[in-house]
Amino acid sequence: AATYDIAATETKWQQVWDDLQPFRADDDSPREKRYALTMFPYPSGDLHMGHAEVFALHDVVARYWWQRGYEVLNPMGFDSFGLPAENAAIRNDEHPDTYTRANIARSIESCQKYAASFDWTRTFNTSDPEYYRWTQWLFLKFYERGLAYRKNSPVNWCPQDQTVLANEQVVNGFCERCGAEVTKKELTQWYFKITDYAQELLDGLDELESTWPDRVVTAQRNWIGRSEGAHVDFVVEGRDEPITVYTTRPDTIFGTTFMVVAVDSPLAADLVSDGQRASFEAYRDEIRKASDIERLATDRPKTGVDLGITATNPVTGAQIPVWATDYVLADYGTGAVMGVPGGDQRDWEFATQMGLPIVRTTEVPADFDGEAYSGEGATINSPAPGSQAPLDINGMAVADAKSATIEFLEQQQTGQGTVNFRLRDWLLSRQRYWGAPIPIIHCPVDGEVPVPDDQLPVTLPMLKGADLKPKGTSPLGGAAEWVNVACPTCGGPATRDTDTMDTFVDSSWYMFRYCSPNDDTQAFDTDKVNAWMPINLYVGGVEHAVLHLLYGRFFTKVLNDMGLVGFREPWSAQLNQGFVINQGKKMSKSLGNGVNLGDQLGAFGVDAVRLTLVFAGPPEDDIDWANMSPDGSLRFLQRAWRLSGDVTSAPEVDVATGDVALRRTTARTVHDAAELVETYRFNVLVARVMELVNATRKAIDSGCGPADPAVREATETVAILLSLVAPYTAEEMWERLGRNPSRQTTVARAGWPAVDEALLVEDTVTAIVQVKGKVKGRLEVSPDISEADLEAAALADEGVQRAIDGATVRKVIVRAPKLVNIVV
Ligand code: ANZ
Repeated sequence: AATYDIAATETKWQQVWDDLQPFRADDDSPREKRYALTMFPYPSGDLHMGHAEVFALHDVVARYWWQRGYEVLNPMGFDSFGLPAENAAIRNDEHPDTYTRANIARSIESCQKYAASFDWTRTFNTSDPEYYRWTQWLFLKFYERGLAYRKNSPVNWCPQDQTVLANEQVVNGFCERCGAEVTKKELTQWYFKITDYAQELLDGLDELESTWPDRVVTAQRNWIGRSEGAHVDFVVEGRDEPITVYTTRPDTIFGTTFMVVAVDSPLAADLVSDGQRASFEAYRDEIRKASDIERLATDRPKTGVDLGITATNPVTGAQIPVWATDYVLADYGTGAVMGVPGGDQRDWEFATQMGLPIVRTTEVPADFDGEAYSGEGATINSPAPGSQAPLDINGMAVADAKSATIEFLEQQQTGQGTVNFRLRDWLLSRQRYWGAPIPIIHCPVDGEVPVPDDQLPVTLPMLKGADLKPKGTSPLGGAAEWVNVACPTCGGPATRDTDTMDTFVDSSWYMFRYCSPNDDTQAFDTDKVNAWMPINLYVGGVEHAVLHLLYGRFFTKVLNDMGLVGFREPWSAQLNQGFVINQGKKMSKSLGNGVNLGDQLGAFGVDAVRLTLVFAGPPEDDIDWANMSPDGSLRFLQRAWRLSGDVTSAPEVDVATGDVALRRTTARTVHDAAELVETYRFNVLVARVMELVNATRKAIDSGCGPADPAVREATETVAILLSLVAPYTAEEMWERLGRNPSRQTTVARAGWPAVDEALLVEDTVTAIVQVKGKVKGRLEVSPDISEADLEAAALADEGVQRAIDGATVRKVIVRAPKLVNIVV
């Protein structure tokens, strides 16, 4: 059988596309706009199977929108600052830019060969000074608004990468990037005040819930971590300031039998009595040696030291002991907790360990056999039977008891209802070289001075190889000429800030830059951004569920407040692809199960690899390459291609005169294809195209024959639908069908096939209605009519009614869609 030459075909069409530039987005187009974005890659090598997958999936939608007549913006760039380039530069004694540019050049070439429909006229790298100039400008805008600030506090420190990490970059106590165990260090660092937007970042998720993957929405909700509760003041005799605790369960106040304060908080050191100071300090020194991971381990025995003081319960007036412990965190809530062993398991363990009393305040269900109980139930012991208290919440359900307690505390002025968030400000400074320098100058006279706009960008000084070795302080500190500058305000000697920005700052605004990528007068053109955005679909990995996607949302809200963008959410819809794995496992060097993309493309061609990835299953599922058959994909593509050689009618033929059965199949396929793309069921789309190919083959070989206009219509439809998945094969078919004789056009812009609605009307079947065993009626009904509908239709039929003639219907036997038997 005839086959086509993959390599020659790929070269041929790449040339045509280069000339035609069919995917260039025109800002001024009168068509409705669509913006399809896939997360830009980090240029750490050439493209791999993971990129191949996400680009293939993403391209289905981008190419579909073009076919539907939209003007589509589908750009691609590179997230090119960051540690891998810097580490490679240290290894090879070169400048990080050299490594970065070489990888970017290879990746672009691969993307083009892969026929990803990106608009390359809009590409940029975040490490280009033309880009990071605006990253710095945005930093200064945030600074002006009080949203970027410096503070001294204990921060996450990666001893391997020798730099600080944002909370979001610490995964279960380990560095997200290199896997080293993270430690704490006291440092002065730059932060973005993302906490100002905590409530709004949460509220925005309500609107995204229907178009974003559930797990991303949930991950963001949990990360923001809103809880409702109260601040409650416990007075300590002889001390002006009360100890304020944060609690989500003010209703349990009658069960508060002790207080616990974070051992490493200044409050603990301040509270401790003279008599207990020595044991407190010994305990604190011991705890400081433990890592956060050890401290938070749930199976860790509870430890603590009695601070030798008591505090007054504001509701009962009872004096309760105050302890220091490591299970209370210094930087959450107020760093102090009211200990309620009956309601909180950590407190239960602590009380048991230290011999402190336990009082339940919620009735436990009869079948409960745990220790602390935090569920629903009637309030008890509040106050305890026989005792007096100015508040009585006994019998109330948890929610009512909470509000009653808060109301009481507020009246007494010993507490206040409050909302608390887990979200912390975003630590953005890094002690590494390969990032955007923070555009601040430190002057002994004027303090922090922003670099004036006309002096941006603050470009990185030329450092390479050994100069970049991590030392725990920023390598930029070693570039004396660069560091020492005149203060922009007073002209006196001053120094530049030597930290660089987290690469997540670069990627928090890149989606705006694509709308006017070459503008050297502003970060982005507001009108263009508002014309293209919000982004209609964002495709990328679920590993970004919190970090990148939360930061980008935060930036958008701030930019909206600044009047620079006209919306508050940047990504209207989102799709997360699964991973490409091999033999059931993640591909890795140590397992030796890596699959090289270049080898696969060489063996099967671009189209077969793309088709395999799209056909593998729902986009969200992992793809085990070991179970895939790119060979089978290739055979299918050749079957489709062969159809285009068999069609004997001319392009001008009147399809309306074609074979109706095949035309119906074609119409139904096109109709369903649209819905399948819009609901991301790309694998089903491929299956439907396969069915259409089979139906067409049958029509040619044993049906209406190759000259029938319906065969041409079906084959052209196959070519257009395949253009979403297998661009090269689709072009070849289109050319062979006589649609593109001088290659002046492309099937990718042929337009979505028109569907004759009449062909979509379902076929009907004839249902027979019997009365007393005799045929009394025939009904034309839909083949998938329900039994109830068929029964109703039969009983409503005039002839049937006449046959029944007023007799009582004893039984109706329905065999949809063909038979109804009425027994009277
Ligand atoms: C009394 C109580 C009784 C509590 C009870 C819980 C159950 P979320 O929901 O995460 O905000 N807590 C407060 N600050 C803390 C800190 N710095 N370190 C450790 N634990 C702290 O958790 C709030 C609850 O966690 C608070 O409510 C407090 O314990 C504890 F039956 O107060 B609760």
